Amino acid sequence: MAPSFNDENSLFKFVVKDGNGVKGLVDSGLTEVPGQYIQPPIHRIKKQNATVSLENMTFDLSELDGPNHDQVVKSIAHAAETLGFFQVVNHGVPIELLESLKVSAHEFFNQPSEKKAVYLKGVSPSPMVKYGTSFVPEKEKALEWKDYISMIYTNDANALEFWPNECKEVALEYIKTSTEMVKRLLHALMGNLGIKLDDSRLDALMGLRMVNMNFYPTCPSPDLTVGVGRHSDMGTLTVLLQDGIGGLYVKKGEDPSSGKEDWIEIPPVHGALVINIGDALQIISNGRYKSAEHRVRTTSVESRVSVPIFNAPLPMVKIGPLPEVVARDGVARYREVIFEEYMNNFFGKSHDGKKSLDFVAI
Ligand SMILES: O=C(O)CCC(=O)C(=O)O
Repeated sequence: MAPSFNDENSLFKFVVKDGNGVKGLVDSGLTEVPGQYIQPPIHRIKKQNATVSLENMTFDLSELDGPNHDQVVKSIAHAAETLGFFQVVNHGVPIELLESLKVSAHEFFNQPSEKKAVYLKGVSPSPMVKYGTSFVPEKEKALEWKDYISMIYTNDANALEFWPNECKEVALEYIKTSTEMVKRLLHALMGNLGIKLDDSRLDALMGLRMVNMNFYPTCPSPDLTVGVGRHSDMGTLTVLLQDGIGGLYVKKGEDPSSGKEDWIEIPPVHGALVINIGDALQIISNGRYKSAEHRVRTTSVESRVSVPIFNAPLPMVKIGPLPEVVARDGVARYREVIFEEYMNNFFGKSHDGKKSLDFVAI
């Protein structure tokens, strides 16, 4: 029997407060999208018929070790300066692990709600683990059609003690096996700006690592809803595993006179990882690298999962445009900020494109 909610508050309580999530809503037999999930027309995502090929945006990282090193670095930098998105293969994360991550994500979300609700904010055994739905439900005009579990990495022992059994081992292995790749990409990107990264600078760029598992249940009306609304990520580099369903869109540009936006879908490529530039890298590079505005369409076919790792500066680190880059540009485009303040601002508001950067723009 489809659930009936007498008012907005009872749906909010069921989905958000009691931890049933969108998954609980769908499992209870819902056939129509509740009003709280209907997006204003401007935020709805039209399905594109032909996927723009990102072939020239997929890089083989094993080539960083060979004669094409400089060319690959140039191509990666170009992608970071333009779309802010690219894909990588031969990245060092085992393909079997990528498969296990997707299976574990389904395993976690397919549990009864009460098993997941133990990780809700306020009751979770650790502040480093949080299960939730949408982005900031209390602040959003329309909710996002997504549930998630978020795990901040501090050390292996904490991860194994507090992260959910269904996914802790694979999530930890994912963090560990992707770290070297993230370092290499940061070395490449910063080297391209003429900056050599020592360990302390590297720590400033990726001292905080958080792995999320996102679950997008099937939706009766993908044309009316969003899985994730338009946003950029707060950190330096995001590593994202998506499954084969598709629906991840990145903004390519906008016609300044008509305001018409151009979005392209990032096609799922088996074995590849998606990389995108986050706000912190845009700030540090003084705007040279562009954080990518992206969003996710819902699906009516099958539940979709994705598994991002957000690499970011440690909260107490002060970030700002690097002096070498400012000296070259002759102007600083962002003010310095303690990264924790940036995060608090980012997580205190609903997704709204790249407006998060306004917090530090000069
Ligand atoms: O699910 C995806 O493909 C992207 C997820 C995302 O943008 C996010 O978690 O911030």
